[in-house]
Amino acid sequence: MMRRPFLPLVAATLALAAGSALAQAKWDLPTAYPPANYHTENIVQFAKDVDAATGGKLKITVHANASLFKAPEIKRAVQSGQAQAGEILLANFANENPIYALDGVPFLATTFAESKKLYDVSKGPLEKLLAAQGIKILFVVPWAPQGIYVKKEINSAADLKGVKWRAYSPATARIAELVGAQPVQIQQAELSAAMATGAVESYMSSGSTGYDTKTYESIKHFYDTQAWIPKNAVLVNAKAFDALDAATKDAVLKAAATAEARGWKVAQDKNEEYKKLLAERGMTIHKPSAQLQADMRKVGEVMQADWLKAAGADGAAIIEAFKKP
Ligand code: PCA
Repeated sequence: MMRRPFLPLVAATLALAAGSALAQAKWDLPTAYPPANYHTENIVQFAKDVDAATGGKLKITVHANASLFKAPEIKRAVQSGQAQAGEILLANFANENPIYALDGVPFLATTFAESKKLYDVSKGPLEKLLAAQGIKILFVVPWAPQGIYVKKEINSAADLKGVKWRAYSPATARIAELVGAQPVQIQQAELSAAMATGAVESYMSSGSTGYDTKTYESIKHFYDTQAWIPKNAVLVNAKAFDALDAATKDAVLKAAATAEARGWKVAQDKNEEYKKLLAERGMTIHKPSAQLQADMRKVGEVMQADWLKAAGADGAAIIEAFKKP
């Protein structure tokens, strides 16, 4: 069957036929999120910065909205070189290694400052893990603190029993299990359609995803639990990176560092803005009741204990470094 993943191979062959592969490199960079999302805008800016800094020697084509690969396929595509680069949601890969699940553990890191610290203490192990698969991290950018979108008003976790719950990661499916909701894995690109058919009555995510997927058309309540801050990582195939000349490598790393700083700032700046936009479109933004918040914290405690068990001594060392003042 002819499939889109063959396109990068064709592009690479043409580049070779045109002369020296190093004269001009072309990378495909699939992402799973829509063009107007700040993650995608940040990546498009990164590609422009690289183009400008290299005088067009490295052209990066961003394929937004899961148009080239679906969210869970992007990491493997980068690993195999089907795509030279790509953006992933780290928490999607929790079943490969607990390190990917760390930023999805509820109530471990709930502010951007804490999230940054958690990233700093886990970056080394994460890089090592990916390096073993021939993958290099270019930059990492957070989503916003996660809250609960739900059709009906809720006062406690018990109100979520039996509710159809969209999960985007193993951790968000586990939360459903712990509160007695019915989880179904759906990535963001398919979320609008799933809500329209009634297959989704609830999910946890950030304001930007509620806005981008027009969640307000079918779900009217958002409980701002600020439970955790998941992150996206932009990855590159190590061989593709190593094939660049030194000046181009430098330009990529410099643009990546700039993109990382810009992304963390935009995520914070836009957090309140997205909640305002949701309210303007008819959604009620609730402060969770004390009971609901206590229930969700209990879920978090269970999941933190589970994470420590799965991650062993290496995981304990990360948590210890994170908790150090
Ligand atoms: N939005 C993404 C992942 C985390 C987030 O805030 C989503 O809901 O798919």
